Amino acid sequence: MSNKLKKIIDKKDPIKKIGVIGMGYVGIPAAVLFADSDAFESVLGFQRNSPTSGYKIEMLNRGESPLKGEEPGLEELIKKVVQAKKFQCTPDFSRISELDAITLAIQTPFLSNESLEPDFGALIEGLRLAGKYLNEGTLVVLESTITPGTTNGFARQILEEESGLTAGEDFALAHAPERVMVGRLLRNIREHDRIVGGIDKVSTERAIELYSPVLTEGKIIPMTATAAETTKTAENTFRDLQIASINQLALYCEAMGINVYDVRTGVDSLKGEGITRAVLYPGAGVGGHCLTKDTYHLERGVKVSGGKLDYPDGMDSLFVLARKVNDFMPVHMYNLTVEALSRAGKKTGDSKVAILGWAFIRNSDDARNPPSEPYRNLLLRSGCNVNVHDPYVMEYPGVSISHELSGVVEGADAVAILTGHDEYSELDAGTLKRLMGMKRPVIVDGRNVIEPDEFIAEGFVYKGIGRGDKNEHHIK
Ligand code: SAJ
Repeated sequence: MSNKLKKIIDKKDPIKKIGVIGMGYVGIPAAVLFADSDAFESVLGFQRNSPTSGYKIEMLNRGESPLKGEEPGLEELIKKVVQAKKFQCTPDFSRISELDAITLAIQTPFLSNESLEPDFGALIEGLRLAGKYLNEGTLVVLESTITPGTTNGFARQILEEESGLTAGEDFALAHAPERVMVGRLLRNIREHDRIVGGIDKVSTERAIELYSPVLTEGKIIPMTATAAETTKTAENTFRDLQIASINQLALYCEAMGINVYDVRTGVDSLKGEGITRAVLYPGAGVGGHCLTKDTYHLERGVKVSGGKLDYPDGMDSLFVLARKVNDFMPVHMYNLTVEALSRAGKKTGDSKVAILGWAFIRNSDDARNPPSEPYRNLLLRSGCNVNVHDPYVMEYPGVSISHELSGVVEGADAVAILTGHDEYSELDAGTLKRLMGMKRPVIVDGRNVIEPDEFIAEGFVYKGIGRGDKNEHHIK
């Protein structure tokens, strides 16, 4: 660590002017929370005036939120800080030169699920712009989820190339991963502990100065930049692993003819310091933007680190295996559907299947990487006629989604529940059977939202993930 940066920062005043690049579901709440703090003077939200997102600039400067879905307190807070002239959205990136600190909240999706190569395009563009207008003594923080080694790697290189300055000497550089969840954005930033990792001690301390004022219950957890990147990808990798564990147990319970929910209750009963098992819930698959990619960021991090990994030769990473188990669940849903249709005397290819739920998560319109998509593709490939219902999702490329449940289930040979929307736990067996109009209707519950015996009593062929005791129930 060079004393040069420490001298530069000690000479500067405390952080007063902040910029946030990327007005999305991470950047907007972060920017308005900075603006709402008395510790800071003003915040600029940077948004490219692009055809797809340029509209956000005007909206935000009118005090309106461009984010869809319920975000408690966000719209009021945007209005408040805009009216107080503490926040302004601008496409003028040259104003970065006025700032003491700049954060980058830019998405890092994968180019394709197959390649698992992250698409760092938008992040690289943000880094170039930040570097171009960077001044000595400024703090740069990356908030996006990134492959471990990125902050100290290409992020640092780009900032140095564009600015002619040296990270850790002329400017501070850190990673402070976002931990926000849709529907709880402001609360998460205030209440979650905040991982803050600098490329050196001075950078870490300057980043702590930036984030401390916005935390209420959360506390700062300082570490190195690479440890911070690894923490973020690992916390989602571990969640994916926990879900894969209960998914695999569910498959075992089906094979053994027992009820995974009995076993889950039993395992979960073992509680206490250091012995509690984190037993999650089996389901039709794992979708979304976080768990489906963060494992692969972690795997890449180890690879690009160049370090010598001591691990059993030729063995799949446990974490990648977990991904494969979770990605098998929509296939398992398809296998259950095929089995159930044949028990009802139907050929899959001649059947009509109603998919209930397109969103990747219950009671939400978020349809990123939905498990229902691979399930639907398998049905279509076998010649099925497929209709999709979802109460929240408005549209999805190439898929027509209805909000009219009766229209979707009418005349269906099988109904498959892929998302645990509350609406589906209200399904009435008698009504559904009448709407489907089948002597031997099929229902496949991928989210454990219906009561099996009610539907079996109505004459349904029932299948449920993990329900080994009911999947082969006797048909009267
Ligand atoms: N899922 C299961 N079984 C479970 C829990 C989830 O099958 O027991 C499935 C869901 O149906 C969904 C997928 O996994 O398809 C992901 O669900 P999620 O609850 O993990 O929601 P995400 O993907 O939005 O995860 C985010 C993450 N937050 C951030 O990255 C900041 C994750 O770290 C949080 O733990 C999670 O929200 C949360 O707890 O809400």
